[in-house]
Amino acid sequence: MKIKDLKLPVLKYSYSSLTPNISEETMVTHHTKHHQSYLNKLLECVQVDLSLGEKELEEALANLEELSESIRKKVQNNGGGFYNHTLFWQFLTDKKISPSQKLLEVLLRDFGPFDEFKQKIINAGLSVFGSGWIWLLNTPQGLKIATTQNQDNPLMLNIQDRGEIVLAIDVWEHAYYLDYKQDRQSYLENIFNVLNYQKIEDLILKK
Ligand code: MN3
Repeated sequence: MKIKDLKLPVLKYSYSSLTPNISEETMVTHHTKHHQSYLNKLLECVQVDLSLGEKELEEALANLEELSESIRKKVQNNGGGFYNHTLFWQFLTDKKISPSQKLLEVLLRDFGPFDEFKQKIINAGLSVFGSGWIWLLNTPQGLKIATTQNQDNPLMLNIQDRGEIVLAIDVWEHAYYLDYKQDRQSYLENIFNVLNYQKIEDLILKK
């Protein structure tokens, strides 16, 4: 979809359905305020550079250096913000899905037993100084955990860890502060209760 036509995505679950892991208040604010704001600011950039509006968002994020300097940082932050949150919502679910045997086997291959995978994701999240994201990437060498700062993501050229995104977890304080205050670790432990393991598996196994 062209950037000029982007809309705030509709969630497949209700704002209250991820409680107690993520509260309704957090979900409402995160989706209708933060995510909307990234979109609004990205569309402001289209007003400055109409050709940006004709591009796909993935294309723009992968080629930030092609944009004029006056909007480049704003597209990086807000285009990244819009893109990353659109992914993030898809990796959450209220359906209480457990990882399948197939997914567990792939995780075992690359990270060890599920608890070790979980701990590695949590450690990655705790290692992000300030705001950022945790990524699980499918690379030719297997699955890899990566982190980025701010709204950067693996599409961007300045990110070393390239690969297909098969999980995205927001570690900005706005994702957990209302529910967990500064306790990022508890947020990350609990988010495993509402991850959409089916979606992760489908992406890894390219279903
Ligand atoms: Mn966020």
